[in-house]
Amino acid sequence: MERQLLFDISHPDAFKNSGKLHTSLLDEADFAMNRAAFKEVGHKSGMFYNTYCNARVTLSDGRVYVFGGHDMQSDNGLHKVNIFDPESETWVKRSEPCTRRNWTDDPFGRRLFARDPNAPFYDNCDPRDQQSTQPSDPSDQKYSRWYPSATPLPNGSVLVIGGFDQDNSVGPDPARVAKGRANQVQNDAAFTATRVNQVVPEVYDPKTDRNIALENARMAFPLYPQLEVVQTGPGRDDWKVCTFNGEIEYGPEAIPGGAKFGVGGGAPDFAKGTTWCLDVLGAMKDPNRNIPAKNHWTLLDTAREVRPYCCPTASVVEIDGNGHTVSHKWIMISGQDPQGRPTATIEAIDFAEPSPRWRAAGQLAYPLTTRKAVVLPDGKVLLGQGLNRGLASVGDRFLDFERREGLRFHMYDPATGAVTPLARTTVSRGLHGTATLLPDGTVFFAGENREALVQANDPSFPLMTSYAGLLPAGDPDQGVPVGQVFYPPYLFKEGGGMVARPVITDSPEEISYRGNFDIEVAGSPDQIASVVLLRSDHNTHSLSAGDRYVKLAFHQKGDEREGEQKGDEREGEQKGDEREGEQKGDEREGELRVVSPKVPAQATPGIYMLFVVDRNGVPSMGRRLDIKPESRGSSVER
Ligand SMILES: [Cu+2]
Repeated sequence: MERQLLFDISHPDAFKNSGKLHTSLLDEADFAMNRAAFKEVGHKSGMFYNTYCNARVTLSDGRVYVFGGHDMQSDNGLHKVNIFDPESETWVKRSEPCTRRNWTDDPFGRRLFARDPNAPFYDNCDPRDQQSTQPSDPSDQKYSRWYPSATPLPNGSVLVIGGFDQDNSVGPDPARVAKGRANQVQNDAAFTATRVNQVVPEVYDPKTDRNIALENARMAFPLYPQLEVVQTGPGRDDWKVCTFNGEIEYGPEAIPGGAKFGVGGGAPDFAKGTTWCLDVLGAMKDPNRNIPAKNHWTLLDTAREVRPYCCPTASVVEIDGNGHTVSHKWIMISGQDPQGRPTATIEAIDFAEPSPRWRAAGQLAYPLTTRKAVVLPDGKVLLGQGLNRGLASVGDRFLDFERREGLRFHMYDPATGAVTPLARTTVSRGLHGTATLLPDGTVFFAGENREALVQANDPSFPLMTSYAGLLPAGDPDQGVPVGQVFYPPYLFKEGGGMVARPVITDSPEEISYRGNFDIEVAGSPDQIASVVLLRSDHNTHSLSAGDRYVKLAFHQKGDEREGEQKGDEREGEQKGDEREGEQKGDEREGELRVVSPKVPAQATPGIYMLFVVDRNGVPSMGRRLDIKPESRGSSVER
């Protein structure tokens, strides 16, 4: 249950395959081909919890911070903050639950039942008591959460919002086992009825491994709310975290910090595409931080459509040669109509405008929900998969299936609003699928519920065809998890074959805010059209908080008049007066001077991929570039 897998994409077996292109044709032998590329790093590496449907963030120290998850094999939330260190491939030690320890020591309960065949549980380890399943640690969050959202903050901390919990004192239906034996439906109606929506945000500080609950900044959110760090002024502390679908009028709290608004699709549900922005530092510094209130949130605007638990986002930032944010687009892809059906709407807000407003920004080819959106080095957004099984027929069985299962990939161009069809896959992925930009400019797609992979009406699976209509839903035994790598069109020549790519020959491993950094490219630097940083964080349930495309200004060293950067004559401020030296021609050919992000809200501290993109839109290979957190304290200064 606490299984965590590492997939080594550079392992020789990683992408071995038998040439079968449809999931319904794969069998155990196909799955075994890649087994050596996987490594289990869950319980064996010190993880004691089921973090299914958590929020996770990678910080500048390279570690992965995991907030919440499932407890008690139910929809109970986790208080836990679990931390994975990819270097040592171990988890930071948290208390081991007695339930887990007992299971390790006596997996079949032989010792337990030898003593008493009717023993309900081990001594001092009642599994209905949360201290048995989640013994307290000082690093725990105050509120336990499943389906929370988290985002890395400019000050190196993490904001965690939303998530759900249930009252474990009610616990699962005690007659569950008896019902199971009698082949009756097992449900935990009374337990589920206690479900609450956590309205108190928490800020986790990795330096202290502790959380601060913002009792003064309550807001209700649906599962996995979208959220985005936004620069709100020139200073390094001028930032907020903007959100989507927040509801401040959520009514009375059923328990302190827990509201019943919209819980489990209940009424009233989230019906407004609100963008509330939280002044995190303001809320933290508030002397009344521990007094319940709904302060420190500002309603920025309301989008046309609502997007609870469905809809991917894209974050696209451009910074000029003076370090000013030229544009900061937050794009919402697809939405929901008032009946909760998926729509094809794309809306975008530009936080760099004086009064940011949600505006129509394009249209999907057809309505799909839970697509996976990945911003590519050329600033376009790759849209993979997604579902809409209720989509009206177009009269072609194969095309209907392709559309309803989201098999056709698309490219969205934020600059024009155009959505262009691309290649199709045979693998359907819904809510639990994921997509990650890889350093070579391809995109890895993986995951999804096993039973959703092959649908009963799949016309390309011949055996299913004759049974279609007889099977109530997909065939849970046929689908196997399968990862795929998507090669975007920018990697191909028009007539076929792979395109020649620009090459970064040298770049720094680490940069700071403000100032410049230099990179070297092979060949003529005239060919380079853009220099970008891409942060690729945690993508699940179409949520990709922490992902960001940051386009940086640059010029060729020794040629201050050309390139993207215009009119920035004071920009040598950190490097001293180097320009005179450059103009003597002692710089190396192909060297570009790039303007760093000026403040952390433009590109939160962390691990980025640096790409150059040539004038044909072809990206280089990405090189790792870390943005160091600011070493100075978090005092307000300009
Ligand atoms: Cu989930």
